[in-house]
Amino acid sequence: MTRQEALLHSKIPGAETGIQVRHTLCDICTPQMHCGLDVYVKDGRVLKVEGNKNHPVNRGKLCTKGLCNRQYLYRPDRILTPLRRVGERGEGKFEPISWDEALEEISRRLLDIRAAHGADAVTFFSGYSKWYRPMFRRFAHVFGSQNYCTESSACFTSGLMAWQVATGLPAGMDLPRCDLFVGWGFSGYYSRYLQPAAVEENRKRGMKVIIIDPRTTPAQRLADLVLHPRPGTDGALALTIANELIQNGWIDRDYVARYVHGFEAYAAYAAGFNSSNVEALTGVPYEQAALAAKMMARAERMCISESSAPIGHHANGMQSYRAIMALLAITGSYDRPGGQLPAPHTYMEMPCGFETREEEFMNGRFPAGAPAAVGAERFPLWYECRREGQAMDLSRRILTGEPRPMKAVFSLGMNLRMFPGDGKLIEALKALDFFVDVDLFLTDTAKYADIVLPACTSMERGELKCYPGGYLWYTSPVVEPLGEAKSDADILTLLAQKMSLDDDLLKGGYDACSAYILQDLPVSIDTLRQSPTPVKLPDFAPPEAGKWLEKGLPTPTGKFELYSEVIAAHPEWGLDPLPTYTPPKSGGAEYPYTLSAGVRIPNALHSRLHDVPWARSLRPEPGAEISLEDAEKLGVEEGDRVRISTPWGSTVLKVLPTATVRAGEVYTYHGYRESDMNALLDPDALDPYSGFPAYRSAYCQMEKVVEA
Ligand SMILES: Nc1nc2c(c(=O)[nH]1)N[C@H]1C(S)=C(S)[C@@H](COP(=O)(O)OP(=O)(O)OC[C@H]3O[C@@H](n4cnc5c(=O)[nH]c(N)nc54)[C@H](O)[C@@H]3O)O[C@H]1N2
Ligand SMILES: Nc1nc2c(c(=O)[nH]1)N[C@H]1C(S)=C(S)[C@@H](COP(=O)(O)OP(=O)(O)OC[C@H]3O[C@@H](n4cnc5c(=O)[nH]c(N)nc54)[C@H](O)[C@@H]3O)O[C@H]1N2
Ligand SMILES: [Mo]
Repeated sequence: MTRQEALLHSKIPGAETGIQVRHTLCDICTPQMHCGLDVYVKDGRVLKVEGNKNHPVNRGKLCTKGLCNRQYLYRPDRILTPLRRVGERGEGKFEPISWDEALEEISRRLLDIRAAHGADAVTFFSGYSKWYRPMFRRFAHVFGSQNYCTESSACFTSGLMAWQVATGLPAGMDLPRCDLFVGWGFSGYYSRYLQPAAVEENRKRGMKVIIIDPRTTPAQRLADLVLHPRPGTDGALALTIANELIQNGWIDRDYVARYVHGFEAYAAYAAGFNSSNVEALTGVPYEQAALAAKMMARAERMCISESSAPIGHHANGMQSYRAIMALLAITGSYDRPGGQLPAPHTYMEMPCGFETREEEFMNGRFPAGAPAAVGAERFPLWYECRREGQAMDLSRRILTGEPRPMKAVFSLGMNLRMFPGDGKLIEALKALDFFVDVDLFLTDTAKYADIVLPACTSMERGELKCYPGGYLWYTSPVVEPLGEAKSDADILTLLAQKMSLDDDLLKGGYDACSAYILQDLPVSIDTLRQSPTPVKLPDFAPPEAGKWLEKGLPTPTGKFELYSEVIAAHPEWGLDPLPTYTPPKSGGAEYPYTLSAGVRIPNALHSRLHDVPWARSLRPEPGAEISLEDAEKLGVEEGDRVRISTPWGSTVLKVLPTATVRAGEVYTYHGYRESDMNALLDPDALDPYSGFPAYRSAYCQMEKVVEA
């Protein structure tokens, strides 16, 4: 048995005999879920996991990914000690070192770089994990750098920015009271399995459903009307529907007059999208767009699904999002019962219906005098809205040193295969003076680091969690950390102490930070910690609809801005104040297929489950879904392989012909080591508004691979 195996299989000293059922959450997927788990533990080791029946989110259910928690926890490539690189970057040769040595070296190198080049020569990056983010952001700020950036440079924020520009507030659906649900880029069965169930529930009381998706998906079974636009053409479709509503006098004129800004200019622009061009622009026949408009006109109360990925993952994504949500403004569905409601965030970008001191904690030490964050010049609206780095500009900044040098990256869980054109990021990581990666596993990204630190999973740590409906929870570890792994929050605290950062909260630890954030609430951390499931705030009452519009929205005009005064005030940005439409780029005759890399599959979550046996067994090989027509044209059958090529690279995938995909389009999943889709994407095909990558409207060529 190697030392790695011995550590993985060792019993935890002092562990009890007999099986105990302990409770925690699953943080494998989106924070909107984080389902409750019952974890069966014997001798300090997890035997199995089940969904917790009393948890307000999942009520006993658990998805494919959640059921993989035990194998995820014990993945053989867990990092168990701090490591120092001894080989070349990327080679994967490391020596174990002590925590003290590791922290000492990290502290010294980061402080030296700050002394030589300024604090903004260091970027603090977070991958998909989120639980430590308020502390991490504050850490970067106290260090003196605005260069805090995260995976949310490519997820969710584009929609958030669309709302920020329009209303100054995040938004959410009032599904239980709406009578028309528009699922725009909504499938959910694989990505958020509880959402379609909620739609299904509400259909029973008569709610109508429109589904708008380029593919045929299981969500179609819920739909009264289905529209299949081509990927990335949603903006044109939304503008056509808007024009139809306006031309037929189906809008809420009083509401528009009182609460909406820029209607005339918007209506004039939308008039260019109509029966003459909608099909050519989007692939949706005019009659269907008109039918959607008619259903919206008939509905008293409409809400539209929020989207973290499919609408945003295009070079025109944020404008499309604005165009879609504008339909809520003109039909008077915003801030009205059964419509889209303003939903200020409580904690970790989740609207839970109550307030915490997170914002003050997170941004109270913002280094306003420091140089603007990574990407601020290239994506000024991003910077205006977020006051953090746009990670999609990181590799350019490192490689060019413009406008200022970038020498070090300290990352909590970076997956380089998240970035479009990730070869450029690899070059950038190689060019750094110092790179630290903290992860659960010795990933291909960690292999480029100078120091790698072992993090622990949600099973091995305690964390604060808030849920919609007034719920809070503070979990406790269900097993001891494996090997010498530590929680990210503890790592940040130890580093803050080692670096003598000027901040008692960070040096005081995660509990101290959490207590600060929760200080106004009538619950203590200990109460939350003792409960096996989330605790509902005493006397919780959900916020009422219709309050914000009367009070005035936090926008320059106080209204829902179809014409953005924030954008209009900055003509130098070169962005349009109206939700204008730019078609996705075409690859011409050389690259005739539209490539959409990323639609969710039930057994994978980005890079983190590809090496988990149960998850992998459900789809052992990365696949490309193509239409039956294209399969015939290419002369391939299921099981054959195709080479997918773009100007940036090529890879081979198993072909999955399906009737759910239209001719000319290819759908794949991402994050695989052996067929890395992001190596095929243009690192500079980015949305000028949000900086988001065009993962879902790239282009490619395909050919059959003839086995030798
Ligand atoms: N199993 C699993 N679940 C996940 C994840 C995962 O990786 N695996 N990831 C989590 C994360 S980080 C995120 S952001 C969410 C994403 O969650 P979702 O947005 O629900 O996931 P997708 O499957 O990517 O997209 C939903 C639907 O949008 C359609 N779509 C694609 N392109 C377009 C387009 O241009 N226009 C329109 N109208 N529709 C389009 C797709 O065909 C798909 O059916 O999922 C979360 N949940
Ligand atoms: N082509 C394409 N690319 C995409 C997308 C797409 O649809 N298509 N989706 C984009 C979206 S929406 C998202 S959200 C991102 C996903 O973002 P990624 O960051 O790529 O997500 P993961 O690979 O799940 O996780 C990153 C790393 O975090 C590590 N990790 C897990 N838990 C912890 C922890 O508690 N602490 C620490 N320190 N590390 C941990 C994992 O082991 C992994 O190495 O990818 C984006 N990239
Ligand atoms: Mo995401």
